[in-house]
Amino acid sequence: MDYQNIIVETRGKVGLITLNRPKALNALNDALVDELVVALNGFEADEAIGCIVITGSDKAFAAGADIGMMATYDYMDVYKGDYITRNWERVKTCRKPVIAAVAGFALGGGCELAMSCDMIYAADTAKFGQPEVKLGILPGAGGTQRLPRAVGKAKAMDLCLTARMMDATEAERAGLVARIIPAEQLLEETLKAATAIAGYSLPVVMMIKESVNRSFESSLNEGLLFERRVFHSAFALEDQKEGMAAFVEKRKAQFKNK
Ligand code: CO8
Repeated sequence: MDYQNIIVETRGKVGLITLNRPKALNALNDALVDELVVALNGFEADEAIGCIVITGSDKAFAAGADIGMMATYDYMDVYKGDYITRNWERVKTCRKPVIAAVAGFALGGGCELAMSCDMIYAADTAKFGQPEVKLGILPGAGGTQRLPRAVGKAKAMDLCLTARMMDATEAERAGLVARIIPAEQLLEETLKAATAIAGYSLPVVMMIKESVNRSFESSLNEGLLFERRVFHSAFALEDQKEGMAAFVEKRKAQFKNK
């Protein structure tokens, strides 16, 4: 596909998607999200890819949904056409791990996109916020749902109601961000982690992702049962034999993804 709004590359076993609308601070429009879905579909289907990274520019991961675009919409456009949010859950449904590498602004839909990923690595320059209230709307792609699950009700209410931004340190302390990395090393360090993940057994990595995500959708007992079943199923993998044999033989495991 000829991408207009994102750059799609591979770095070894990692699929790298760079949001690329620099003049609008990577504001998200339907065309960009559609391209993101095509890229994710491609990486998910590609057996050589074990992990995906979504990133933006030094100044902005994404400054939200495209306000110029939304300004032209009325209720019937967004409801009937399912504009802006169509396909939005594709990041979540991707079965391979997706890491958001965030530098600069991650606001509104940008923060929501980052939160849809499996984890966020933040540059020390990152700023997160849900400023939709200033525009006469509310977060519409998970801001009122994923943010409280990540940072708790108090901080989520504060961010959504006041529109203030949260810096990387606060976001890491609050549990939104997995790691803070100096801005100039953000991509390199994120790719290093993604490469390590892609070097493990892909079915096991997928099982881990599925199990952790399950914890947000179920009671503890249901979640533990799900984990136990998946854990048992890992013993059917050749990679389980290889991983344990490699440990015993004091060598590096060579996983075959089966
Ligand atoms: N949409 C469109 N254009 C934008 C956006 C945006 N969200 N953000 C920035 N831009 C454009 C500016 O208009 C400007 O363009 P131009 O140079 O042509 O005037 C350019 O990017 C640079 O921006 P600024 O000059 O404003 O840069 P500053 O460094 O002064 O400020 C800010 C940076 C603070 C990020 C500021 O641009 C800003 O406040 N942006 C808007 C942030 C915002 O309100 N985001 C929430 C949008 S609503 C939303 O996301 C709803 C999500 C619903 C579902 C999403 C599914 C995809």
